[in-house]
Amino acid sequence: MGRVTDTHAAPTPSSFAEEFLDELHFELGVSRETASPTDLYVALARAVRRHLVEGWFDTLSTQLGGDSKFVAYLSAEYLLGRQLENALLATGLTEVARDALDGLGLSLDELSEQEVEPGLGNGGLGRLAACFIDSLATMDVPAVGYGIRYEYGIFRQTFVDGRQVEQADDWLALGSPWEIPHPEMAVTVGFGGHTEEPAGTGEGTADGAPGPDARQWVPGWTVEAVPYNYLVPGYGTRNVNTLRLWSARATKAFNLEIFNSGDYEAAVRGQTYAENISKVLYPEDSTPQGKELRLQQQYFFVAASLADTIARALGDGDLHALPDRVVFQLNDTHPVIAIPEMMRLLVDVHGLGWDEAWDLTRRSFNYTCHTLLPEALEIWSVDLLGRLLPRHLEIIYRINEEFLASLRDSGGNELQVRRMSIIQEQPERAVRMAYLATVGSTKVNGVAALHSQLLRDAVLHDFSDLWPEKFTNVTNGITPRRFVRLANPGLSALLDETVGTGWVKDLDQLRGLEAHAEDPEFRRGFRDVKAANKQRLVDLLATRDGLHLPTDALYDVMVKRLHEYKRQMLKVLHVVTLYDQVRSGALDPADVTPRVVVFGAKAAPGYRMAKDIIALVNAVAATIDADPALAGRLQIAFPANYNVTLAEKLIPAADLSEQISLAGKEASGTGNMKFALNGALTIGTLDGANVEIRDLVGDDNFFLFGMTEPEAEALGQAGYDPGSFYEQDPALKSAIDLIASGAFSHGDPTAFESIVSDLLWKDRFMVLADYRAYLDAQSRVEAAYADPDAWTRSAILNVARSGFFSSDRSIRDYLDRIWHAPAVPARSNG
Ligand code: 26M
Repeated sequence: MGRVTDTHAAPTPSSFAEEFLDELHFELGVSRETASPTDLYVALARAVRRHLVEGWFDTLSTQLGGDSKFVAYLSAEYLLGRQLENALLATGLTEVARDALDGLGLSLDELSEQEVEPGLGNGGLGRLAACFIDSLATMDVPAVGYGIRYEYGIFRQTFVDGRQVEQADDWLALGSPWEIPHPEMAVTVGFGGHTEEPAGTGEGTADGAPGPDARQWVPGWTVEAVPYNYLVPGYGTRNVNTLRLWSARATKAFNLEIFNSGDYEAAVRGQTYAENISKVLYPEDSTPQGKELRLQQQYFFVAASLADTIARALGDGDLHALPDRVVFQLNDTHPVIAIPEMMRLLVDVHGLGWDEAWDLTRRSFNYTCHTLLPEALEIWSVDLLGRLLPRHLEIIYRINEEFLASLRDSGGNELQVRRMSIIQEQPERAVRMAYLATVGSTKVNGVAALHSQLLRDAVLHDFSDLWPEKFTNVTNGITPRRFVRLANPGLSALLDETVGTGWVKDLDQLRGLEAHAEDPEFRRGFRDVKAANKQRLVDLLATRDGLHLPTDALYDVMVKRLHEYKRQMLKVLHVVTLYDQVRSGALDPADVTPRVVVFGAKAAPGYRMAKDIIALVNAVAATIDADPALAGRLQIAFPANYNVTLAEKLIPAADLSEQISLAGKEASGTGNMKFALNGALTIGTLDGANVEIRDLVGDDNFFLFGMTEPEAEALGQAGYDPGSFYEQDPALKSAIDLIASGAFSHGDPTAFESIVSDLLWKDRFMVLADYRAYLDAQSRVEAAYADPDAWTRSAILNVARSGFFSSDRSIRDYLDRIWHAPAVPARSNG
């Protein structure tokens, strides 16, 4: 037969080589000689995937066999990053695969480079979801991640004349070896239409007669949701969980009807319309635009996931057991339509009374908020919602009526009632999804201590007064498997030698490093790792981006989505100031600490200011590059298309982590954690999780600057005048004037005038107010960097004291405070 199916026996290089060739020959149908690099990668991925399947079956049968509770994580985004190396790590097959390929004259590292990462997320929120499913699997928690299989993920960024240009991310062009489609398990999802009195016979309800509160929704059109399974291997466990992403397909009925009418073209148009639903990830990451297709996406994946969850959790068991069998976590408001959908299922389809259904629903849902920016809070116009989901709108109205009535009953005044209404009246009637989520959930959490506090004090203040026990914090985390073990093999080896290998699953064990911070030998080893990581980055950016960078420099890195509140502009003003001072003779180039400033950032395609800032960064980079005065002293590197794959190379090479948002605006940040765990020191404001990082690593090992949140708030209240900061700080004035003069735009003073005038007249995120403090902090950075031993000591202490930021700890917090779902280790059936 030639087929190797015994995946039980521990594979050897030769058995693995056989499996690999088997995939190549019999599944892909190509010979070793004619195989392209992609063919070889796909065959390798599929050979590795074989070794996940047994554990996956065992996990499913263990979990479905018992009466365990499971977590249904609902997220519109999963920013997974490459899968191959993670799967090899989890299965323990890295060396076996390497040897097998060596024996065939192939290189594991070269084949790994063929993988196109699934970029099914925008940034922090999507990457958090990916870290969480990794931790859930590693900790043996029964959990399913539900989301959307976008045909196009986050756009590919290129620069044309320094300006961002977007290209479609055709990540599926060559197929994905990691997904397992199940077209036979498609779920039908309805849209549009109208509602009516349910037929007296109980027709259309599952449990016979319609309940007292039931209505009948007659959708105007339907699509099918086809599940694609992705295996999520736990590290160091047999457990393999499921990520289930839904893809839209036109229903047969839909097509047949139109085909029969003889209008072939209309039929094909209908198909395209239906399949558009999972076509593309919206590249906005904070400014929801109220687009109809986006709402379709949200309901599409939520409806399919709820149907799937109920079947999985209950089979034909008792609906009343729902909150004991499943707990839903809403990753931001994107899946919040799940709350009225659950009500519809319970009331209309299963005939429960309203109050009972509401009790079950509220007990099953929890909501995580990821922002504080008012413009990022999702609202859906009643008009649009009513057209697309008429029954859900009725349900939302009733939820709101009963909620507002209960407020009035408990003595709420009309002002308060209007403030807390799920329905906003002005400027247009719309549903406030964060309020719906809060009313319909057991627990609401923010993503860092400060953020959760600000949620209670500001954004959801009325609700936290009403239900103080509903609010909690779960500080974000990151998976140490991907962001230390895989991304930083040099550091990992050093950690293994020093504290043993247990840290990968128990990151608190990094505390054991503290004792070694004073050991010169260990410090040398640590410094060597950082140097090697810089060399690896320099080599990569030379081939990937044609950049020529020194290794012997301070690597100062700011990577995150481009947003005004994150204040990339502050970093630009620092660089422009250094350049300006050297040019004017105020600063001797010999006194400039050699520094490479690395930016990585995508701007939402419609976000003008963000795109202008990208152009400015590239323009400053080019101008500095062209000036011999700063050669070898100061350089900007802005590789295009920052993504998870690049992050894994960039972060381990960093000395300095830029976390410089205006206090009170960054909910948590997670890049900040990745840098600290890879031995970079942070320059940062008291914002998001920076606060907790500083508390843990110690003030001596963190460069703090800038206004606190109350200070920023007060300055705003007092009437912030950026112009006064400009007038009073000659260095600032000179830097801004230099940009305004056209020095970075071939003498064209108009190129960046919108940036300049915004800074001088609006500066919503108070860049100018924090400029001086930031420059002072950068001077402290330079002084500290001049003492390599002291710097390395601080870097080691950052690693040693950041174990708290493992996403395993975040998941433990969710389990203890919110989910109460015990771990269930997979039992082997083999
Ligand atoms: C909304 C509408 C239409 C299209 C896209 C969106 C949308 C997508 C993502 C809105 C917001 C999105 O993400 C917000 C986000 O990433 N928030 C970040 O979440 C991280 C994880 O909790 C935090 O660390 C960051 O501080 C927070 O900015």
